[in-house]
Amino acid sequence: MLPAFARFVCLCAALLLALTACQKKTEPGLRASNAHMWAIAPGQTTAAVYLRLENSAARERTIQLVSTPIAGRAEVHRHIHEDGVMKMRPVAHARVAAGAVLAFEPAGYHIMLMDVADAPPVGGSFPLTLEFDGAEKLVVDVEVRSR
Ligand SMILES: [Cu+2]
Repeated sequence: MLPAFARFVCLCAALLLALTACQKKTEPGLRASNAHMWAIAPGQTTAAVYLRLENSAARERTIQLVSTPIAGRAEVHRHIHEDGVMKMRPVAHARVAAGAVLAFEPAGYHIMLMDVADAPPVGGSFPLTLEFDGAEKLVVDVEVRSR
């Protein structure tokens, strides 16, 4: 028979293991897929990136910053209809609800690249970094596609 103290230590270790196992299951999961940009014409300095962002975590996540080495500036934009006209507006903190998908697609959200220089040719790709609340970063490989 183990002394009471040793039993207590064992119990704590078992609890800790169980907690760790639980945490692994609900680990914040952010995943991007189908990230792409349409090839731009020579001299064109703006482009839109589309992708599917999946949040399998149990809490809402917000995008704080977007950056890529091929553009001077990157912002989350959203298309809106205003007075019968399609306009786009920057979205400071795009939210992805817990267990939800945020689709960046034409006529909805997109990631706007400005001051684009040295965009890779069709078939090439470039990294895009999404920075979330809590400073967590997700680096997405964006494929350049022909229209
Ligand atoms: Cu835009």
